[in-house]
Amino acid sequence: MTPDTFDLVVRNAVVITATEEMRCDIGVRAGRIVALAETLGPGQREIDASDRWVLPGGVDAHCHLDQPLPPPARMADGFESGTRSAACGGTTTVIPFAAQAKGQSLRDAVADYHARANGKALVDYAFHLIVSDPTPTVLNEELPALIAEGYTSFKVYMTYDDLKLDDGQILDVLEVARRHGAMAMVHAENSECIEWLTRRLEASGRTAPRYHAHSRPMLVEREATHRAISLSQLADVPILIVHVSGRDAIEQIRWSRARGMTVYAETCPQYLFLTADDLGSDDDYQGAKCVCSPPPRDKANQQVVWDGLVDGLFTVFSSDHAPFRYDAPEGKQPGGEQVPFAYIPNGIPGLETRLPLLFSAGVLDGRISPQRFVELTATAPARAYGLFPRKGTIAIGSDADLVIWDRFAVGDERTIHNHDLHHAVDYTPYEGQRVRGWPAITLSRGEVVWDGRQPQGLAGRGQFLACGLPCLAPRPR
Ligand code: DUC
Ligand code: ZN
Ligand code: ZN
Repeated sequence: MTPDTFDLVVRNAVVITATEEMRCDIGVRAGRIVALAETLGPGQREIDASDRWVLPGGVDAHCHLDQPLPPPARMADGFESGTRSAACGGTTTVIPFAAQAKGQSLRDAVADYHARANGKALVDYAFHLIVSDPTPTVLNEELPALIAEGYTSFKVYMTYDDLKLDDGQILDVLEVARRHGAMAMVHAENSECIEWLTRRLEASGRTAPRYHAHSRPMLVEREATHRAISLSQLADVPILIVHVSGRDAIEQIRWSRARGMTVYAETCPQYLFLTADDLGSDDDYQGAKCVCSPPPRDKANQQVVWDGLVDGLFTVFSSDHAPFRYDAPEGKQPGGEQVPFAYIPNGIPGLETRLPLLFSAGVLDGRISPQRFVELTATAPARAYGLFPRKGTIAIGSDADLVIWDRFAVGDERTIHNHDLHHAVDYTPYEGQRVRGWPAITLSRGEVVWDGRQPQGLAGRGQFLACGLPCLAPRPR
């Protein structure tokens, strides 16, 4: 081997980053991109991209894998099947959540989560924290120490009994984020309104899965979004509102931006590709497959979410993959029964389908540019959570996390079927939807982890990533 031989050369690539398109070869050594040039010398291994688009590997900055839950619920995907599924859909970095149980130390939650991940992942991963019990020790000692060690983002919940914080507790957590430059993510739904509506629905016998959407109308998200924004203003710190579902919350975010506040926003495939109709009818339990929170809205709201993806309202596009089997007592049928909606575990799978769905309906159908796709799905999440420029771009020095995309002609689309996916869930909410693109090859640090037909690479090859501080523009567009 001559000293200037590359481990890998990806030839004839049309490289797309968040800002550019360039035709070049990509040279990789020791898992990193070391050269980008019109023509490079030989590689020990070569992949001809044949003038196909080569994009940075996706960063899925909101997914749940093997997260401990109150019994009987259990997630179908751990780090092995979850990251395998991610790789097959073009995602090379995942950021799931180390969740603190009330009464548990945050340190213990992180140690437990590392034990769940260790030796299992096929692609690289970092952790967000979920703070459910902000004791003085957590606020003054554990959280600052963990931020310094690379856990630089944390989620707070305004709903769910086992996780929710009151406004004062949220302010305490936001203050820590401000002091240490960390990123605070907020799940914004008004818990008491949901409980009140749920009691009324149950009392009148409206318990089918479809009533999940009735128990969490947009106003509960709107009110909580406004409150979260106000708390962020009071604490004088940016926040990122996760899984924004439609018009009402978007209006609140636009309102805050018009007043100069730094409020980032995330949306997810379920708000573009599902509606409340997917939660079924009164005598149909299958709708449980689409029970997630906030729930999918209607077609008009899908359009408002698309508008936000186009015009820059949204900063990141994540899956919120929360994997529960449908036909399982630890999944959507707790204890083996068809239960009232309030007892159905919230969440749907989406790690593998996130990128193909947006690539197809967003880029190939002409709604967003390929650069904006890269920004939403890789670059901005890497910046938001302190992984840029190692992740989220194609540049010299970055990890060689690359996706070569196949584009199918109109009429030659691929149909999504669960049996073709690689998660451990027994359904996909996107069954039967057609897509015009799919990763032909996914590379993680220069190694093929998806070859277009089969996942590749051994469990455990994925590395834990300690995150730096967020580095997003302070003024979202
Ligand atoms: N909602 C959440 O907040 N988390 C996981 C899944 C869901 O639907
Ligand atoms: Zn949430
Ligand atoms: Zn979530």
